[in-house]
Amino acid sequence: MLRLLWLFAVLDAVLLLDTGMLFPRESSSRELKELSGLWVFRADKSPNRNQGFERAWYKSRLAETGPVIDMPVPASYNDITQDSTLRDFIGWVWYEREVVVPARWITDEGTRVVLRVGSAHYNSVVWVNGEKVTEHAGGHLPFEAEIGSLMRKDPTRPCRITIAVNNTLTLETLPPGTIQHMNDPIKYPDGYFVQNIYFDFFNYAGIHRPVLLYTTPKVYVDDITVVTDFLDNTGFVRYQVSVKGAATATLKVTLMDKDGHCVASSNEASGVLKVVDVKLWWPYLMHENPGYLYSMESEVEVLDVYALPVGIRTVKVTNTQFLINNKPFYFHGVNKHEDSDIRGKGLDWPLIVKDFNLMKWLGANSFRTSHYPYAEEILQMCDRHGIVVIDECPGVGIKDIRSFGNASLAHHLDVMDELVRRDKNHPSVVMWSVANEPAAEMQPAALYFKTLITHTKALDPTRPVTFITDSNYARDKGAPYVDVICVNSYFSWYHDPGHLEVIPIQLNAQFENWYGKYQKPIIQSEYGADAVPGLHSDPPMMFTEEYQNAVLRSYHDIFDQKRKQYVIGELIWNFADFMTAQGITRVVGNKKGIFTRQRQPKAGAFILKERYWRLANETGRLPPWTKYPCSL
Ligand code: BDP
Repeated sequence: MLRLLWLFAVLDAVLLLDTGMLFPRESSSRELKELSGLWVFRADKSPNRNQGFERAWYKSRLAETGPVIDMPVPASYNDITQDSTLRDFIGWVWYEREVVVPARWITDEGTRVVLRVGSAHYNSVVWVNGEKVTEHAGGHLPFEAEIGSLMRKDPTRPCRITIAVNNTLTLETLPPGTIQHMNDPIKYPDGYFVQNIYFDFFNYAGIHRPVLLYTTPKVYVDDITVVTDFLDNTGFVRYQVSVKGAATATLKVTLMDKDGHCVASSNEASGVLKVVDVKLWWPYLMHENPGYLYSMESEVEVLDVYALPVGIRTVKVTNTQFLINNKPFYFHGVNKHEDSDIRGKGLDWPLIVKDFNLMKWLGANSFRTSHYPYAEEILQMCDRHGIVVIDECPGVGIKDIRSFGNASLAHHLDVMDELVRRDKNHPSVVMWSVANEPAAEMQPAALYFKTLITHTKALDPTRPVTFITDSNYARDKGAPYVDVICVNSYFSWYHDPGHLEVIPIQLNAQFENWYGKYQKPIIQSEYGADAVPGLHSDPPMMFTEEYQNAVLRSYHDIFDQKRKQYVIGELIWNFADFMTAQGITRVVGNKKGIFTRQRQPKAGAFILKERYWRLANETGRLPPWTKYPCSL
């Protein structure tokens, strides 16, 4: 009974968010039209980057107001052409696409037609047939607009969708940045300005995730929240379905197992579904049947049907352990980036599947979405494969004291709202990360992070919250409020470069200090060293594969001592090499990957593979075909 009361309490808290952002899925009542492919494109290179608005480019076809080029969607636009001014462009770019929809979408007034953008970086404004339908601030989360009535205004013509996207980062965006105007005529051309950023990845821009149209009936399932628990062999799915478009609606909720058999059902908009002989959702390498998903079908009257995958699992944190389904879970995983040749941050299925195959080959059971929310499609893969996720918001590079002001905090809170709303139902997501390495030694940071973390916990009391700090102990202002301490450190790289011998003593001190002060479990959320593939030296020197190996091995020795105590995970920086801004410490990007940007292994990948499979053998329950040495 107590357990059920707890489930009700947490669901009420989650429901502080009142509009949904369900992933668009086809069903017997919903159709979907992907708008991936070639769009028409122009960058506004006018001096103030504002000509598009002054001349209302959205009013007519883009090709009528100036030259246009082909641009694939989804993709970053930066690496698509041979033009360096487009690669490094700052300001508004314009995308346009005409679409013809099935006639029934228009003639049937009872059909809602929704335009959805998976993500566009950073600020976006959207018009349909010259009329503004929505705008959105933030580069990594979806936004939508209902456009049916606009399309019906002139049913004979195709629907013209115009999206303007601006990648400019300011002190109040997430991540923050500043625009610096260079006014010295001896050094810079007239009107010259640069974008300063305080994070270490290329500020790729454009429409990064699929744009699509989908339909729902007028009365439709707007949002679903599930919170799961279990006791002995019984699973509990506490759910809340919110319906829009009618004051009252009759609902039927059915939970189906993988074989399509109904295991529980209800006719209420909210309640608890009891699942006998429950099959829990387990992480990869922790159980012989990981990633088990039920399907929760919500049917409104007989009008709308939406099927949500549901994994039944629990997450808890003690002061020395991270528990999934009440069993200790050790994160042996990676930090990633959405990053690849040509596409930049554009969603790409071959890359996604390749990365999952590489993570499984490596024996990785988890990753952190450094340093922003990844595509929903990736989280769905995690749900299905049992890959555990630390879900990070784009709070990276918060280094300027002005970025701790009220406007920044308000936006950061909004982003957390949007992130939790989008990802709350993923069983793979086990923790929220509100920021990476902010300048948390600054005085306003204490209140900023207290507010941010408390807010996130109120949004979702079912998941722990963390904030990623670097090894500078003065930057611990968020630590009192988090559930898990996540520390990044680069001993023998940024500190004492070339001195591998300092790692054991410094890493040991790091763990002892953080644990001694806060008595919270610790994840080594980043560690690593750049290795230029093919560069060798023995004894090891910085930037060689041998040096990267030596750093990894040295860290692993200390992890092995501390994981018996309170260290609950290790995430390598980074899964793969990735592009950064140009600078004197980066040789065509960051080379701390254990895979190259083209996803080929460096020597370090084999060290990690050996270690992760050994850890999995020690801590998990492996199916016979995955026993180390594996042959995946
Ligand atoms: C860490 C940052 C990460 C960087 C990494 C590095 O969190 O974004 O890429 O350093 O410098 O401090 O390689």
